[in-house]
Amino acid sequence: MSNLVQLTKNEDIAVITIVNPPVNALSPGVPEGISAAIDQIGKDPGVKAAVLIGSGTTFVAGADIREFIKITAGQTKPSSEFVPMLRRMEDCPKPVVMAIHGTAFGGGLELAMAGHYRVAAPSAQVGQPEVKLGIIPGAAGTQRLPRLAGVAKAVEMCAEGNPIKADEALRLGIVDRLIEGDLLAGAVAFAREISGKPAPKTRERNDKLGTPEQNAGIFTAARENARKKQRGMAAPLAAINAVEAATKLPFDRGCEVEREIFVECLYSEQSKALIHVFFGEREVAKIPDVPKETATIPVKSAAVVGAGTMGGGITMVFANAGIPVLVKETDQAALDRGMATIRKNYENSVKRGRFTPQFVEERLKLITPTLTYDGFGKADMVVEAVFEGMALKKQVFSELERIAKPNAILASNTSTLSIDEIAQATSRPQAVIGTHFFSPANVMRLLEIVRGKATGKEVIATCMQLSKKLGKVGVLVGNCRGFVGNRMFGPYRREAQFLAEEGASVEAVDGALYEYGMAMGPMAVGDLAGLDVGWRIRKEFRHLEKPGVRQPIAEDKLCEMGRYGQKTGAGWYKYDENRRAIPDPEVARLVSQWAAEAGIRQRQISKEEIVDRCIYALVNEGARILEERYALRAVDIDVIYINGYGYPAYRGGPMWYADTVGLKKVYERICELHAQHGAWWEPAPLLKKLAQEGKKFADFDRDMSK
Ligand code: 3H9
Repeated sequence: MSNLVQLTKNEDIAVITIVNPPVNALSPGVPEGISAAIDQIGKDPGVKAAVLIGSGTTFVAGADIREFIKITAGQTKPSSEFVPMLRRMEDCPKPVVMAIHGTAFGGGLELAMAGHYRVAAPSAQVGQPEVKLGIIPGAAGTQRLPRLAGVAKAVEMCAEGNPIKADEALRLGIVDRLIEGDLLAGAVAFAREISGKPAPKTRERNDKLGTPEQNAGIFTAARENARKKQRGMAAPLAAINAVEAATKLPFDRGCEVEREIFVECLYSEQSKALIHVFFGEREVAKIPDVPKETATIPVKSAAVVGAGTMGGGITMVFANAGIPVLVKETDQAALDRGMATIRKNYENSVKRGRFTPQFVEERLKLITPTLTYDGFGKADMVVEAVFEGMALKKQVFSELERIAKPNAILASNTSTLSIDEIAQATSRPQAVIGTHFFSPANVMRLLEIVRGKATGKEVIATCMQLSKKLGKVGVLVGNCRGFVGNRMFGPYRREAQFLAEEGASVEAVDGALYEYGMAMGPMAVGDLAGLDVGWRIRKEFRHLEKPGVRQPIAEDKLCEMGRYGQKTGAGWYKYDENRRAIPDPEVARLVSQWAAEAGIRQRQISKEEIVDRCIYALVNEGARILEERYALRAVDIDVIYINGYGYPAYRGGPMWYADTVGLKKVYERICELHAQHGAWWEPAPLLKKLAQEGKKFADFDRDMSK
């Protein structure tokens, strides 16, 4: 037997334990080990039933995802053991009880469903998250799950990929019993209880498969939902097809259909990109000079300066994580407005079913609104979220210097200003760090953590760790103007404006990028964020503009007219009372007039040009940022863009996308754009170098990690 699987006995009950930390993934050796254990149990007359359990904190989190990378790269063959082993186990005459704690995800749930019974700890979760990796369940998950949970729930779980909790799994029939306390002891007792009774085989249970009439509506609704909510992704629709096969074909034939679809998905570009994102989101937590063992500061209480849109959202983030938080404003009206928005946001979350009323009530109790700094001296972390202006930020930090306790973290939510300059307002620059939340802060997953020259390692380690507790993906970035995300977003939005000035309609620019997969087009994003934000920043940095280099004009002019975007009812678009965007012919007329005045020739512009110019503007700036070491790795940039800027995860992020196009091709196109449009398109030296060496950004990451 492999050393990844242990077989022991508790009198007449065999116990199979998977020992493959950290998540008991089904790596090579695990299916073989289970298989050998099942054979032994079958032969052992002293064994009446078996329990299968995972060691450590979890059952089985699924197939070993790293193996998929090797398989599609042709470095290894897919395991031929797992699927037949499941069948052998199901055919074992002695009942096998699956004891689930932590997570039974993907192949883990498929393993559990091939057992005869399932018991679970109340805190356990089960799910088929494969679609999030661009694949579908590949070991009969789409065939066994509808047999246990019914078609509607199975379609939802396989197509959306979200886990369910143990109590719901019990209600649905995926799990047979919840066990409080010692799971193994409870599972062994359960096994003893059912031993001697016939062992039910999931694959033979057809009573929940429904009729064609009942199922037709379920599949139509699921497809509609997938097209809307997982726009552009192939795997959800593929998963629905596989579950549909379960309802139309005998089990074995259904498994064959599932297998074909699984293999097709596995080799797809979308799956490779999503697997890159899965590991990327974990890679970003690793900071070469801030090792895992670095001491951290316990953050048990927090304080936020500013109850505006960002401050309010950040306050909710702390409260949602169970951390008591003070939120300060300068006058009562602003404080009341801030608290009203927080309450309204919570009410909406309850309406949408995201939170229970009780959860919200508890969160609100954790929030203390205030007009003074009273109590700030006790906070472990203070986040400044005031208006974006250096003078004001410095004033706040000099006040914090006086009030905050000696080892408190002093964080700024600035999106563009220098953390080093802000830190100068205090005599403890080691405590100062940037925590750049994205709007709406309580929803967006990204947290850019900005390291200043003097930021202490403990402070960095704390913020990285805290980001996970806050439900965020924390990415460490260097202190340059706009940090990583906004520094790249500048060229992206600049090109969008240039394209409009050169004759592309606002809707054509947004439409092309939406079709590419962006959550929103760049013009609509500008209107949402407020065009005046960029306008103010541009005014602050105008002295840095190089003479003779083309600057975008349209947005500044829209702002001069008071068209700030959604908040003023007009920007690039007009907005109705429900903030729905309506194309505005007046904008088209104005932009073409401004272009004529500036001597810009308007012309027909293709979708391809729109996408190339906007996305390659991201890539080129990203390459510069990487070379200047403001991002640790290309994958960090990808994670930033996916979690903070609505970049489609199935394209892997802008740097991964460039790798898939081929850096030589990207570089050549950028050279072309340089020749056509001048200085802005100077190719980044790193891009040029990698393209000439036939390398990828992924190679750069690999070289850097050596
Ligand atoms: C599948 O099952 C296909 C099947 O249908 C079979 C077809 C034949 N493989 O997330 P964490 C690593 S597809 C390899 O930080 P947490 C992870 O990279 C699979 N490695 O912990 C990290 O490594 P490192 C379907 C994995 O407690 C470490 O474990 N299953 C895998 O926050 C800790 O992970 C899924 O999609 C894996 N399957 O969250 C589940 N899982 O320390 C994927 C984790 O070096 N996993 N690692 O950075 C998860 O969702 C979370 O890891 C989990 C734990 C919730 C389980």
